[in-house]
Amino acid sequence: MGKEMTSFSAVTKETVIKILEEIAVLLELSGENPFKSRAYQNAARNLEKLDIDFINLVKEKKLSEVKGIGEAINKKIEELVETGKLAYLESLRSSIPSGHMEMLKIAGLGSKKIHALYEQLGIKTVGELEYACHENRLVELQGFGKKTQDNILAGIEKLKLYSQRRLYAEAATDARALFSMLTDNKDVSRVSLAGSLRRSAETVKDIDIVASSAAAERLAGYFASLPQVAGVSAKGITKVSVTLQTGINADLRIVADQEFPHALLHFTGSKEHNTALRGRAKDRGLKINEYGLWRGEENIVCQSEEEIFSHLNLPYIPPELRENMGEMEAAEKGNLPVLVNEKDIRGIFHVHTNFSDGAHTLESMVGAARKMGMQYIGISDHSQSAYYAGGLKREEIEKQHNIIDELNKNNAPFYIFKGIESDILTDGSLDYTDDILRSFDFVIAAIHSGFNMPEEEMTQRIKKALQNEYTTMLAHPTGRLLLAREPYVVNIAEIIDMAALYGKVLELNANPQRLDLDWRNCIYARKRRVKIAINPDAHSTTGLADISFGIKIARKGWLAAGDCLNCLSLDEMKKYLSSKKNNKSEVLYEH
Ligand code: DGT
Ligand code: CA
Repeated sequence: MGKEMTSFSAVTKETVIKILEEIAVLLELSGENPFKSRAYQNAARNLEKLDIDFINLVKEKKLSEVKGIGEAINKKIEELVETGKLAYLESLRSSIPSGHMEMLKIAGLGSKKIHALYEQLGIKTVGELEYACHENRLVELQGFGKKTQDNILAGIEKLKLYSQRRLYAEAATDARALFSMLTDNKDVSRVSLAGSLRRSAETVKDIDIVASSAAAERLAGYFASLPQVAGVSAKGITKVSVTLQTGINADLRIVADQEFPHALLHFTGSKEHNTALRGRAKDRGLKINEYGLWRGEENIVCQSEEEIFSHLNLPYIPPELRENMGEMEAAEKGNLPVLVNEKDIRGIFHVHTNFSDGAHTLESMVGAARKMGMQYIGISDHSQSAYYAGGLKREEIEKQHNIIDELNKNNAPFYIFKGIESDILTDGSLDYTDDILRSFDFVIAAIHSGFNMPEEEMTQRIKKALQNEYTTMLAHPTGRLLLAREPYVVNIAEIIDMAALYGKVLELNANPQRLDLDWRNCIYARKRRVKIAINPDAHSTTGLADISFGIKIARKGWLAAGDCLNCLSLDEMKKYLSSKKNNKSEVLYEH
């Protein structure tokens, strides 16, 4: 979020929610009564759940009618919506060292500890904290100690590493904006994204764009002065490097039009793929680089990447696969998969509602999935042990199932499957008794606690859950949060092998912060013929759209439509799930 509050019209519900959340964090950091901070968090949650036109409500001074928003917070929201500013936020921000927000990103360091470090050692920034650790200042500090100090140092190292990269989804938003500004410019002949973004990597260092133009100098000037550019670090007629206001760097390469496919191929990479391509060219008496393709002195003119590949006796290799993970060999043998795409998706699993921690009703989620053209949806709220997420008790499950039965009558032929995201308890068992588990069409087993087990124990725990006859699929198999939390230590190959043996599905969680199963492991899962479910893990109607990030990663993991569970049509899915339910003995011998 930018530091400046913008004009009246720019204040949306999302902005208000973000600001309430920021106030909650700032209050924690200031060492205030936790009660106060929680009130802001709750207000933010309540606003998220609000389906009606919230801004109008504020303008009509009717916000106090909304449950869970007290008088003081109500006043602040009014000020924010009316003036575009909030004095309280500004004074809070200025009372807390700005480095404290960044320090919150260090694993294991919460607001209480940050406050204590400030009070006792005057630490304001990550850099000062690192220095204090190296000086052993935390060893004797009350509430800290040698072990905590070591953990903080390790966390700082991670943070440094993480801060050099961005989530795909964030960078893609910026990249799309740049791309459309370039396509609108008449000095541009051809333009494409390149680099890791074009290869759909889960995180990226920067935005790479390649454009061809007959007016390179003018185009360079145009790019450098785009409104989203905050700084220019290099500006020539072949390359312009800028930093955007969001903090991400972007490189534009400008080439003559005949060089375009060569530059695009080169700057799409990966570096490892390029190296392998060069080797292949050399073996055929050719030379390839970012400027062109040659046989001796003869320049071989190519109009497109396809043509370059064809001169190397290869079919077109989609950018997602260009990682030197066997794509060259597969292409040569004609074994490249036809990668799954958006149009292949028939339904969506792993969807939360306001029965647990989702923001919207069952009806709203169904409506949103229908609008996306889906044939079915699989509802899976949290299970009883996930009390922090409002996990469902027996009565709530019954109530939800009754509503689903009604909705199924009214929405046919669209279909709603009854499911649950069941916690995998520490001993590997599921969260309900068999009679309850039996009442679902599908069960997603998931780890939400006890992350810090040794590898062997964690692997056994998950394998046990996969052997459970009621488990349909395993959610977010490694628990990672990209650029924030490492995966739990688990032998993922053993998990995939177990899923293959028992005919279980693995989730590719499409939340841009997860993208878990990792695409590298999707390649292995495909080899073992384990089906992958591309699941948005949606907690709101807009969250359903996250499925597109999962599709990109599925493609990167070599998956074809036939490898993805939710590419099955409704009829096929009904048959699939009921066969898993009724004919369990067969499951063992499926592969
Ligand atoms: P990133 O930025 O770390 O997310 O990943 P990339 O792949 O976008 O890497 P980047 O931006 O450093 O370079 C873009 C592409 O340019 C890269 O994928 C391949 C090409 N490239 C860069 N440096 C080299 C190199 O030293 N050798 C070769 N063969 N290609 C290179
Ligand atoms: Ca890059």
